Amino acid sequence: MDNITLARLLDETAALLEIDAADPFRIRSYRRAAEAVEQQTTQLATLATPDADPKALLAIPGIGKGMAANIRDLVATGSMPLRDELLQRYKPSMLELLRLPGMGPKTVAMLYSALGIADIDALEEAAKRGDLLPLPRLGKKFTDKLLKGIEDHRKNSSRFRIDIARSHAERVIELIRQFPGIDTITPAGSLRRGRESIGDIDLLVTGPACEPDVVAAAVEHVATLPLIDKLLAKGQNKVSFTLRNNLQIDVRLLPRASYGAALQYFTGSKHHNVALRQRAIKRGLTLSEYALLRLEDNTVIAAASEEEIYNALDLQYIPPELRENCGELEAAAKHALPTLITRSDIRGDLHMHTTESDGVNSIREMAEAAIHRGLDYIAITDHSKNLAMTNGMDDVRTLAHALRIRQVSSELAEDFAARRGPKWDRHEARLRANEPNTHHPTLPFRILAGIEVDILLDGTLDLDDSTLAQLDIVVASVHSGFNQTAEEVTARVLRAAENPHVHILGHPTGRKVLKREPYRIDLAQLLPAAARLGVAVEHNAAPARSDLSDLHLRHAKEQGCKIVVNTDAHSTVELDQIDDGIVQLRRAWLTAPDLLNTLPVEQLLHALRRI
Ligand code: DGT
Ligand code: CA
Ligand code: CA
Ligand code: ZN
Repeated sequence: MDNITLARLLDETAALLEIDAADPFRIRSYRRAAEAVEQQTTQLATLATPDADPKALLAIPGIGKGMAANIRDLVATGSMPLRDELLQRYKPSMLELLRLPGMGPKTVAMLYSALGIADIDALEEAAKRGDLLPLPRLGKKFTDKLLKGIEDHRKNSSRFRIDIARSHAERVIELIRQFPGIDTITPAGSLRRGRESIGDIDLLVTGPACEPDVVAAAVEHVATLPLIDKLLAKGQNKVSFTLRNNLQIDVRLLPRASYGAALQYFTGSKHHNVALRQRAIKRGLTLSEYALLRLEDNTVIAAASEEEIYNALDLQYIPPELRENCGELEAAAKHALPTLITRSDIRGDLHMHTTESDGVNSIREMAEAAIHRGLDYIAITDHSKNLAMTNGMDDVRTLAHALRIRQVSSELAEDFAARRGPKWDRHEARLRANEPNTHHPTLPFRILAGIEVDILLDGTLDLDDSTLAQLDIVVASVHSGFNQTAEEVTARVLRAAENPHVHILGHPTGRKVLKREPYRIDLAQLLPAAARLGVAVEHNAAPARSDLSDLHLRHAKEQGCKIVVNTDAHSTVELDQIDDGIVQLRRAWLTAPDLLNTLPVEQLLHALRRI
């Protein structure tokens, strides 16, 4: 049994556990093991024989005692007891059903036991025949929504969300790097431009091992990477293959001298490149993936770096996120490109959850993780009661929670005053660097007491105004009624926006990238209204949401909206989603002053205040 098969079986077990609604940590351990296995260059089957050293498997990160036993079973028998047990109840193909809107593990399991449905085609047929109607909780509305969901899924299933594509790219990069004589590996294409979804991954590789006379050995290394599922093409300096999940990777190995030209060409976008080539021709030059040349005598003008190429065309360097032929060439020609926002501009994060609703970390854990990441303040915004499945809070709990949030904030302020731990030196240094002339240069980290309050179907809010009035940050969001008409949902959100206790409209369109269409909200109406009312709109940085999208963000700025970027973190690690958000803000041409949460906390609170 080879590593890819082994990985597939472990991943399949994770899928079956997911349908079985098993403990998420257990599911995760099988996924991690699958990734670890396909990353190995030695065939695990040779380490898993009865006479092999039992410690060899345990030396692989992500594989503990239990997992090692599973691997031995898989190698010896082709299966393992847990998998056999799960396969008596479910089929691995059922996992794809979980990707459809409205389908949780319970529904998937029920559909299988009642109707034997185990894949999307069968589900679609059954839904069209009306077979789902008699089942509990799956009426006409469910069937209609499901058929629409299946249609969307088919349309989108060949693309991958950027964060997922990136994590696969990183695994491939790590393996390519092991070859001696390779020093730079850069993702190009849509991944480098930061599009929210990715068709395939383009990797550009350079180093001494990529020079023409020796490149064959490096090509061979890439073409035999352990995680390759299907090898699609192997050329002189190019290898294309797919991974187990059908994600395609195109790898190109290039000599150092033409790396810049290749990076420029393969970053795209196609439309940006077409416009750039036209500009070259007007100057008597020709631009290809190898070099920028003078037409008359083929002299190389620039090739080694992108900067040289743009400069030789009388352009400012254009950041990859802007290369969509949306006015960037004109702006670069006038040296008028914006100074795009970066992560270090962000001082605070105003939307996150704790164990009080559906998060996995405490107030203090979230705060310490934020300090560690260089933030100056956060707002804790757990859910309100309408979102019952998240254990949302009523008015009484909301206020008690606010009290605890402020307590933890004061405790941190005491720690800060007493300098308990080195993190405070970093925090203070950062504050000083940003505020050289302020009267109080060293403020403690601040946790703001907030709420993510549900916007109910009629546009009223889930909690009393008197409760909201006592909070520092009120994020109002839609989490229900996705079938409302454009008039209904727009009027609903406008009504919420008119409530002066609301500071921020959370994830304003409700879409899920590649998974769920936005609700039919009319942003052409909402954005100017939000600007007029002084309520901020959120860019939700979670890659699954990325809402508002890059295009909408550009409109929001044009309309003069207040804009904030938040992670909506449900755990400390998700605070890093801010990076995904920053990429989208950059694609929208936004600068630090366009975002309110680049302000120090007092100025932020002032800017958000409406009454
Ligand atoms: P994707 O993969 O669909 O998310 O989007 P991209 O932009 O990564 O597109 P891809 O992978 O087909 O090509 C990567 C870049 O290489 C693309 O942005 C521009 C350049 N490129 C590739 N093939 C062609 C081509 O046939 N003509 C032109 N003009 N450019 C190309
Ligand atoms: Ca691509
Ligand atoms: Ca490609
Ligand atoms: Zn939300």
